[in-house]
Amino acid sequence: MFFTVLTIFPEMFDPFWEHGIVRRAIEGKIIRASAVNIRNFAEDRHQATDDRPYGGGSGMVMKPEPLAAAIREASKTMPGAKTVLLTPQGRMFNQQMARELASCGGLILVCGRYEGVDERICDDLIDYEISIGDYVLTGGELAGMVIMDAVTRLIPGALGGEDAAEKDSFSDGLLEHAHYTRPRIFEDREVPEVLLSGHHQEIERWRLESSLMRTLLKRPDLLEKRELPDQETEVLRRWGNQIEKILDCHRSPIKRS
Ligand code: 4GX
Repeated sequence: MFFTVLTIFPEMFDPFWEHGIVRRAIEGKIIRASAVNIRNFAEDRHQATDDRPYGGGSGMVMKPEPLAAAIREASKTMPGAKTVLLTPQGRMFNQQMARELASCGGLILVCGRYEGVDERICDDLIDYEISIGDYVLTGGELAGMVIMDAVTRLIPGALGGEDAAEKDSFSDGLLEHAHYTRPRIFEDREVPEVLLSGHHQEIERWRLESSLMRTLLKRPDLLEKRELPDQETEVLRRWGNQIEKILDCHRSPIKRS
């Protein structure tokens, strides 16, 4: 996977390239990444990348010529790469999109500043417009890092464990189960007994129920959207029956035993 970022602040990406899984992926030649300064493509003597908006108003707009030149240059060196503009107007980024982008081979991430980029850039030179969420950033750089981070860890070989990426949250539509490590007792709170038991089947069962419970409590929308495997339907039914039983006791207290 090749990433080229187009930005007026390429230095922002140095600490991102230099740490953790992303760094290891670069060193292991699992990905290649570079940040290119859009300013290098500005032709005027001030090397301006922004200009005042037609129609007036406050704020500045990214000039089309340097941006177009930067995108065309990056496309030339990465044939077949998709161009992505980070913008609040884009499709909301999610794990499914991360998977699709991971199969692209090359990505050119266009990070805008100011009020945005000249509309003719979006029309002619951008394949995907992506937003990382409904909030306003001061530039597309952090959004670009979010995309690269989520995509990089899906490239085979980027994570140590063989199938680690597929076991993570969202890969199967559920949140991750609870995790524990030593010590066995921390501030009077114990690790669930079953995790110490060595019964792998029971541990898998506990993890499934933990995942389901957390998803039900924290993100019920995920359960509604997703197809439920039989095993999970059965767990949810059982919980539902238990809740019904408890409610019954409170409806007719006379029956309480
Ligand atoms: N998810 N921003 C981009 C400037 C801009 C505006 C329009 C292109 C078109 C954001 C987000 C985000 C702020 C980055 C405005 N560039 N990007 N910037 N949320 O808020 O991706």
